[in-house]
Amino acid sequence: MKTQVAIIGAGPSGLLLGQLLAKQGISNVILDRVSGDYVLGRIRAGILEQGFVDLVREAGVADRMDREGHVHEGVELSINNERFRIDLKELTGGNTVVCYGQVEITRDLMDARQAANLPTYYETEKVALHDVKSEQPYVTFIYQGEEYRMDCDYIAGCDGFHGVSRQTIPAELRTEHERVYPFGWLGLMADVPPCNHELIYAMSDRGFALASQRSLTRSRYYLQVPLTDKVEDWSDERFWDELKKRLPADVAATMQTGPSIEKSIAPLRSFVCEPMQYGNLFLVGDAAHIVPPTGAKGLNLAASDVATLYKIMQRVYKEGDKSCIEQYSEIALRRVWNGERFSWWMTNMMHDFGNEFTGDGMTPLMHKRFMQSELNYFLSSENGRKVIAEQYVGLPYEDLK
Ligand code: RFL
Ligand code: PHB
Repeated sequence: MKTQVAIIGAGPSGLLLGQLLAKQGISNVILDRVSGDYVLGRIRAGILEQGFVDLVREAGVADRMDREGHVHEGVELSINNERFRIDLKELTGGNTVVCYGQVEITRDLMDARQAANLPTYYETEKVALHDVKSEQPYVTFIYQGEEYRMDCDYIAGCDGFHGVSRQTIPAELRTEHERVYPFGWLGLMADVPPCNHELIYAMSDRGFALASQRSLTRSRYYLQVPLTDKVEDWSDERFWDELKKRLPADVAATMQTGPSIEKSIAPLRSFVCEPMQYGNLFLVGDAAHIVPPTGAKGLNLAASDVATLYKIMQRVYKEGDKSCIEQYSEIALRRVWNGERFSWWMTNMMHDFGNEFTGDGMTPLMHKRFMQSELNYFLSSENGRKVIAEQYVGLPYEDLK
């Protein structure tokens, strides 16, 4: 088989890129190693930046998001019981974020792809990338017991952190930067109304908590937990008890609880692979970078990679200009590093690092005091809140040269 762009991975990056390319008449085939249902079972992000929303509209898949997504004009951060509202709209001159689940976006993109009859192969095995430095790269894989070869012009590696695409770049040509945090996030989904109309990122002496939501009737909450904890250690009752102790008291007092419909623990990591490109292979989204979820940046950084690659592909196929492909890694990485820095900073300020040695000679308690002081300063000053607001809504996408 033959296509112009082979896309590895049917997560949000791969599906969004595929939809945008197809709209421009650029052929693409998507491969994933798991089933569509499995992809939809992974509950992840909930906050979309304006850039992401615009891209979904451009892909023609925004109807349900525009109907059911909730625009959030602000976000709250709390230190123990003290609440600080960051007015995103006012502080950024009109920018907001949209609360709409990653699962829903993925479902909308999958449905649109199916309706347009665009080729997607789920449950493939042994996906391998070949000759990516040459003008004739190709991908081999096994589907329903048969071996296939797919010839293409370009390969988009949208296959997440554990995918094969990144490993295709020779180890001596890539630099991987990584920080694994000494705690995870335990997430719980429940069909109860959210405790607040906006998200609350809460720092407390007992550790971090996040009150998020999916709709007016579905809440998503997270607790910082030790990496050694297992989901089985956390009954629903224990989760709600602990959450109430970490959220501001007035919120906890009126919060509705109920049985969980999902509970899972995610490790926290900062990770960047440089470069994000090798010949005609481009890494997109989690395949190239991971952020801790504290800044809500993971999916949004994936979207800005997609936007950059989409512009490049349009120029290649519409204007016949192949030289622009060299710009991909540089443009994508500039925005990635910014999102990484913001996510790392938010994580540092809002979590309890316990007795972890900070590596620069200070005691853990001194580190904690610095972080508390930093958070206090940023939240108490309008300029500080402005800095957080500007980053939270997301920086503008960069154009090609
Ligand atoms: P994905 O979603 O991991 O999809 C990659 C796909 O590639 C497939 N694959 C392969 N296919 C073929 N061959 C192989 N060898 C393959 N190996 C893997 C996989 O099966 C999969 O289907 O990456 P993508 O598309 O780049 O999307 C990235 C986002 O999923 C991720 O950045 C966000 O979920 C991160 N994230 C958040 N991002 C935000 O912007 N805002 C948020 O509020 C937010 N909250 C979160 C999050 C991530 C979380 N977890 C669990 C990591 C909250 C959590 C708890
Ligand atoms: C979520 O709703 O899952 C969510 C929201 C904001 C974050 C992380 C996760 O920063």
